[in-house]
Amino acid sequence: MSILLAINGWDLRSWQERFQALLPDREVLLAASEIDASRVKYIACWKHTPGSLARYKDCQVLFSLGAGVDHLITDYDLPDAPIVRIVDPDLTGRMSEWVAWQCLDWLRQGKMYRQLQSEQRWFDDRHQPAAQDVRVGIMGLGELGMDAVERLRHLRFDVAGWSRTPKHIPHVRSYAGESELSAFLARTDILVVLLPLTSDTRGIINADLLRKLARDGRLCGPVLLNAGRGGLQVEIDILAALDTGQLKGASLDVFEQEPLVPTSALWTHKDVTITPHNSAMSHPDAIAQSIVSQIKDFEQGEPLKHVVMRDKGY
Ligand code: NDP
Ligand code: OXD
Repeated sequence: MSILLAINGWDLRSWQERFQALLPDREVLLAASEIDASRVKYIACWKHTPGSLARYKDCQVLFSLGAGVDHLITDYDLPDAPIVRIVDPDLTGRMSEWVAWQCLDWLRQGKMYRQLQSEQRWFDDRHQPAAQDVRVGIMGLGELGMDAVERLRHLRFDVAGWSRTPKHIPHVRSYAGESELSAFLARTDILVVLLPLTSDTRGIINADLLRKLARDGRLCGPVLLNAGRGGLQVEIDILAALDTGQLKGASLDVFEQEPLVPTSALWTHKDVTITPHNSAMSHPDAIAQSIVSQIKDFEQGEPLKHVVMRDKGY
């Protein structure tokens, strides 16, 4: 029984080596037309070519090599197998580092001080708000959002969250669903987006939502952080909100089109921080290990963990 790697855009060899080291008695195959499809029992995917997996009809589990599954779920020609996504402390920890880094950078005016240093200017600003005076709102209280809540609470930020279903988190106000979105936004100075891309969430970060963010916060204007997916955001609306001062700044790790097109005004906007979709990269050592332990448990008759709800899209 073989495992097939269907990966685009990442270094295939390091994944193959890692899986092979962990599964020395199995074939670790790379997607190619000459493979005998009946040998493939598991497929591990990242941005595979849509339609290319349909022929693996005996596949028993489709593994996403990332936490997000929009790259898989939008392919309507998949083998009829459960989709399992990555939930792993290495990936989660990396995302929380990015969120904490960006929240602290906006709190402590990192952009302004880097600029002042480049001009060799000493500006002793005595109006620094403390973390506890800044309201962070996390959209998406799943594996990543919950860990970010905890990390930001340790840093003493005033944290709330929004999700599809209500949550009970000590000392953290939880808002849920469409009906509570406006109230959540109205108390948010730093909006952290950790949502999956689904038919319900596509384009959710738009002019209407940005307009509802708090205007009375200690940062003198709301800040947007998106590390969820580029399809969640309407970039033209973000740029307009930055230019009118409706948004004070944005840190974006994901984009409508990736790599971000050279002509995008986001690249050079003074109030935008860009990272290249690597806020929480899937490291082959951690992720291959996580998938291989699931395979071993599955073959011992254990139920699969982190199975995607296909009807919900995440
Ligand atoms: P989870 O599935 O664990 O959590 C998703 C959260 O989003 C849940 O709280 C869910 O609500 C909420 N949600 C989903 N749909 C809606 C909706 N329509 N309205 C309100 N809330 C909604 O995912 P993870 O936390 O593991 O990952 C989140 C996303 O982060 C991934 O899907 C991926 O796109 C992105 N990601 C980005 C990375 C990067 O490097 N930039 C790396 C890893 C992930 P509920 O709890 O009620 O179900
Ligand atoms: C993921 C990602 O979904 O890296 O894990 O984007």
